[in-house]
Amino acid sequence: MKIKRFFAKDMRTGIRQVREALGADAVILSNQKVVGGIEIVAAIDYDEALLAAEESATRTSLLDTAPAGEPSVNQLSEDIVSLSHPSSARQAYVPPVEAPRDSEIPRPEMPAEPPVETLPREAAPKTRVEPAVEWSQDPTLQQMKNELKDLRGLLEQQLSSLAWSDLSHRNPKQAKLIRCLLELGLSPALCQQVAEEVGNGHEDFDNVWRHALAWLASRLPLDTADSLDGGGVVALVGATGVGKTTTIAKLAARYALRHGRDKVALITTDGYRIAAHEQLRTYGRILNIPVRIANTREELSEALKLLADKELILIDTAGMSQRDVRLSEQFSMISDSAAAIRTYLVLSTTTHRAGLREVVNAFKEVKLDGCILTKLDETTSLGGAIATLMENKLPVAYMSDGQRVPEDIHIARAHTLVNRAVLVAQQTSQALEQESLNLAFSGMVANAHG
Ligand SMILES: Nc1nc2c(ncn2[C@@H]2O[C@H](COP(=O)(O)OP(=O)(O)OP(=O)(O)O)[C@@H](O)[C@H]2O)c(=O)[nH]1
Ligand SMILES: [Mg+2]
Repeated sequence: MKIKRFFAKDMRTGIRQVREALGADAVILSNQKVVGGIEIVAAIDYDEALLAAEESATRTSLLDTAPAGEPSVNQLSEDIVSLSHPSSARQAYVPPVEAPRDSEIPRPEMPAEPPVETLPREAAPKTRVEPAVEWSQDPTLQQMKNELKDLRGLLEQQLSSLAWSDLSHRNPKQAKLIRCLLELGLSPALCQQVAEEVGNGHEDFDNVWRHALAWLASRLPLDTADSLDGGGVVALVGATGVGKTTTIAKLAARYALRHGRDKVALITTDGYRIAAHEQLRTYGRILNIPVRIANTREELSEALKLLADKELILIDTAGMSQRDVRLSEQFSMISDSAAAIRTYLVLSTTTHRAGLREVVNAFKEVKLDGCILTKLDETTSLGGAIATLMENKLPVAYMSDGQRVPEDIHIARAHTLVNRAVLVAQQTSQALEQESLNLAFSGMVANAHG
C-alpha cells in the first residue's frame, strides 16, 4: 500500500492531483481544510491489515528516531489513526461500503456486504473499497462528467459543420442533392444512401435530381395489385383518428360500385366507443351494405360465419395509441381468428417521421400485409412516410387524399407519391436552416462511422 499526502487550493484540484499521482484506484482516506487550501491523504492498494502492521512499525521507528523540527510523533500517529480507521477520520470521505445503508435506491453494482464495523479484524481485506463506485459518487466528478458531455456535444456540432462545409466545397453537387432530399423530409440515412448512389455523376444538377427521384420511386415498396379488388377478409388497424373508418367506407363503396352491394359487408371490433359503431352503421346505411359488431374473438368468428357469402369483408378496428396496453388484445383477436384475415396498417401522412416509425414498430406485432397512406391533402411533408415504408419494407396499397367517399382513394403509385413529395416540399418551402443541416449531417457522419 502507498499513502501520500497532497496539498491543493481546492477539492477538485486535489482530486485531480491524487488521480494523476496514484491513478484511478486511489482511495481518499481523509481531507481537511488547511491555511491556503485543502490537505488530502490518499492511498493506493488500500489494505487495512497491512496498514495495521505498518502502523505499529512506523510508531516504533518514530519513537526511536524523530529528529528536531520534524512533525511530532503525536501528530503523525494521529494521521495514521485516521488512515487506518477512515470512518473516524476528520471529515473523512464517506466509505462507499456504508452507502447502501443510507440510500433507498438499490445499487446493483454494489455487492451486499455487511457494514465495516461488524466485520472481525481478520476479515478486513474483504472490505476492499470499490473505487469505481466511489469515484462515480463524487459530485465534483459528476459535474466534470456533465461538462465533458456538453463539450463533446459542442465539438460534434462544430465537426459536422466543418464536414458539411468541406463537402460543399469538395462535391457541391452531392451537397446540394443532400440538402434537397432533406427538404423532402427524408431521413438523413436515406439521403446519404441516395447521394452515394446517384450524386457522383458528371451530369448537371437537374439530371442528378431526376435520377435521385427515380431511384426513390424504384425502391418504394408497393402493393400495386389493387389487392382488395380480389376480395377476402381485410382488417384495417392504426392509431386513433388516422382515417380507418373513412377508408373502409371508401373501399367498400368502391367494391360495391364494381361488383355489387350484396358482395361486401362490414364488421367493427371497436367495442370501446358507441360512436364508433354508429359511424360505421351510418356508412352501412348510406351504402346499403350490412354491418356487424364483434366485441370478442368468438363474436368475430360468428360474424364471419354469418357473412360467409360475401366476397369482401372489411373489419374496422378501434383506433389505439401505439403505447396502449390494449393493443395486444386487439392483435390477438385478429391473429387468432380461424379466417385468414389480411391486415393493413393505416398511416396518416400528417404524422412526423419519428411518430410513423414508432407506430410501425408497435403494429408490427400483428403480421402486416401492407399499409394505406391517408391525409395526403393535409400533409406538409411526405418524406417521413416514404422513409418509413422503405426502412420497414412495408408495401403501400392505397393513398387517400380527402374526406369524400369514395372519390378520394387511389391505388398507390410510386412516381405519384415521390412527385407529390416534391410538390408538397415546394408548396411549404421548407428551406432548411444551416443548424438543421449540420444536425442531419452529423447523423450521416455517425452512420458512416457506425
Ligand atoms: N383531409 C383528410 N381527412 C381525412 C382523410 N381520411 C380521413 N379523414 C378524416 O379524418 C377524421 C378521422 O377519420 P376516421 O375515419 O374517423 O378515423 P379513424 O382512424 O377511424 O378514427 P378512430 O376510429 O377514432 O381511431 C375524419 O374527419 C375524416 O373525415 C383524408 O385522406 N384526408
Ligand atoms: Mg374509426
